[in-house]
Amino acid sequence: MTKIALITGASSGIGAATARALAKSNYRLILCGRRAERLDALAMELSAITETTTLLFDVRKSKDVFEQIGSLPDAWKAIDVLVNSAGNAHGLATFQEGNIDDWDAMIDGNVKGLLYVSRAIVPGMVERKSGHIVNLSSVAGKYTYPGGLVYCASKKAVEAISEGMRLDLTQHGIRVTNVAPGAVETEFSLVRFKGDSERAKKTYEGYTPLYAEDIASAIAYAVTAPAHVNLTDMLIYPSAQAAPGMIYKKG
Ligand code: 8X3
Repeated sequence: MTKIALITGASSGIGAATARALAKSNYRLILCGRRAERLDALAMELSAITETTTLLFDVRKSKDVFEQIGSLPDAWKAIDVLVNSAGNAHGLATFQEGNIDDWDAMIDGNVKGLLYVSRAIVPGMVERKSGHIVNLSSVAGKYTYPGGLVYCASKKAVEAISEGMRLDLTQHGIRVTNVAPGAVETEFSLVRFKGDSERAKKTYEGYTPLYAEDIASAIAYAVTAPAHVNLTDMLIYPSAQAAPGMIYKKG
């Protein structure tokens, strides 16, 4: 039977690239996101290679998460791989200037949303005694940087959740992979800088950043590794990056 992967944040960036990579690895896909048009376009694009279905919900809304995932038809219920890719950074303000709506968006989406989606799916994996969860953390989950404290806190929470899931779920035959990318050129900075495209562009100038496809390849590698191999933690930088905020730029 073809395996099933559910991907949150599938409408763009690392989520969409992961959908493309797993389609090539022959997974059937449940594409989840908030933007119906983008999900439908991706489903259409992948329809030549694999079977897909879409679920429209915001991970921050627990009722919608449980309703939507609960509404999957039987043929789609036995999810083998969960990729928790939904998440964002909002703002780069110091603590004293922090915007509370930004804090809520990051903690609700990056932390609570990941928990809701996982809670809706993992009991089925436990019953079937198999599964693989991939959590998108960040270099921000390893190191804190100025202005990034709430984003960093949310990603440190993801790191703790990945560790905790592994402690609780290994005995049930479930693998957990934590992926921590450095600078990846996606809509990430555009969202962080609230639509300031000039500032977002500058984040990726003067060096070759990572692309969403690079992270997707690493995820595909982890989930297609033999069943006895568990890639638990991956910190992935572009070659020009040595640490958060330390990127060697040309010129
Ligand atoms: C994205 C990478 O360095 O902007 O999570 O935190 S960084």
